[in-house]
Amino acid sequence: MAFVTEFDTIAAIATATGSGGIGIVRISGDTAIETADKLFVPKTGKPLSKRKTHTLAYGNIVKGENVIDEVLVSVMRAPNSYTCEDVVEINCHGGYSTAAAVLDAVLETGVRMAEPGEFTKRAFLNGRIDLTQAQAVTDIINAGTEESRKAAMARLEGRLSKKIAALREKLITMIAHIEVNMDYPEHDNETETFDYIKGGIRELSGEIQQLIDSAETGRILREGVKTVILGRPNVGKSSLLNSLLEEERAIVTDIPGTTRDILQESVNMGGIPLHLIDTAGIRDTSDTVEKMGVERSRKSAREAELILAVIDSSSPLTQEDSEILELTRDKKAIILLNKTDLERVLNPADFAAYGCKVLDISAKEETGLDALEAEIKRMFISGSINVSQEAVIGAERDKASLIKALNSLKNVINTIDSGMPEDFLTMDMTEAYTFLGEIVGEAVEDDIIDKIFSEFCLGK
Ligand SMILES: Nc1nc2c(ncn2[C@@H]2O[C@H](COP(=O)(O)OP(=O)(O)OP(=O)(O)O)[C@@H](O)[C@H]2O)c(=O)[nH]1
Ligand SMILES: [Mg+2]
Repeated sequence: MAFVTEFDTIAAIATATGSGGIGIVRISGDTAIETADKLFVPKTGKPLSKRKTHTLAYGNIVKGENVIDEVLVSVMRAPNSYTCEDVVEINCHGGYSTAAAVLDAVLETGVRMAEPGEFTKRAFLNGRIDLTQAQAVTDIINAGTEESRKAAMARLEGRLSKKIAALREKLITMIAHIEVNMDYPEHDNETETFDYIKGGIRELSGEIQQLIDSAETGRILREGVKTVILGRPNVGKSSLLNSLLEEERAIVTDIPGTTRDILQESVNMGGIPLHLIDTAGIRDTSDTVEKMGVERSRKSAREAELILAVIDSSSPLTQEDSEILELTRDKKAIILLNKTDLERVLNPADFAAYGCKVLDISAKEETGLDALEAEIKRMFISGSINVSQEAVIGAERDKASLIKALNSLKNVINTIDSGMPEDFLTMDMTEAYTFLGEIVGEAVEDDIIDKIFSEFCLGK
């Protein structure tokens, strides 16, 4: 995206295509209002250019003699709009063709089609939001659970921005302290200064580390956990999938080898999007199709982030069970003793050697599923983090900047310990200050900014 075209007038459809009540065509830029006036015939006769900001006008969008649609048009004048520029939003009928026809008419006036994320990029470049808030916008749009939505919303409200600003403020205070001492060496007590700086740096490092730890929570809430349900035939894997989904998604029969191919569905587990994969029961078989299914099960197990190993508690452990349990080694896994509504042959204590949590469930009676949910939450969400109250960092890029800042702070301590002069300290501290600034979008290269916004959806 070339910088010179950055502030021309742009347009795109802001709503999803498909059947729906309304579709919105958004126009932003200096000529947004005049462009809309070329196509809009207001019922009252009063053009948009004569209307107050943040008002809604009723009329038709026309192309020559033809009426394209009956619409409501909102006018939001700079700087009080999403992009901080003049914005017009044409609310037309939903569906596949109307918004597209209105957009075509807008583009024919010479307005440029917006790039993905370009409206939000302008909000950032015009200083209304910083980079953490801009990225929160995509996370809100993509949020799959209430928790991921809350975490993203907290970021949009600036919780992370404020946290970063506070950390940088502390750094600046320390840098200023050192510089004053260097200017007035006669008043400088080096030992005292060094103790003060060391204490401050340790405190800051702790706070940065906490943010780094929140990155994993952020990632899990955003992307979810790839989970595979594994077990020998007939132990109740598909029944478990159905119980978790609360629908009869997979075929369940008492014939071993019912599931042949892998089946994927997502479910909300205590706020974590769990991407569940039901697999073919693992066993030695001469059936060609089943054999291929079993191979897929093994492959899914290797790629999974979490394995739910299902065992039939009402029958003795088999060689196949043991082989499946071996697949859980070096993996995050939970052993589920299923069919506990029947007479029990196996107990949790029998599985102590595997070092993972063992839970009693009944997929059929739907018992033990709350404990499963709690365990998954415990495994993937650090501590009792309250995502809407604490600053949770979003992107991997933010994590990288925090790690760099933390390293610079480590260098400060090393510099003090090795007896180097005070001006070396301020260099590392200034570096940490810059790295923290990257998170809110300060001193970030244009191509990185372009890349971040190119991942947005069109019309946002
Ligand atoms: N009593 C009891 N029966 C269960 C339970 N869970 C599953 N079953 C029964 O066990 C049989 C096999 O269930 P499935 O869910 O098809 O088992 P699966 O592991 O998917 O089997 P494959 O797809 O063949 O590998 C069915 O008859 C289920 O009704 C349970 O908790 N209790
Ligand atoms: Mg099955």
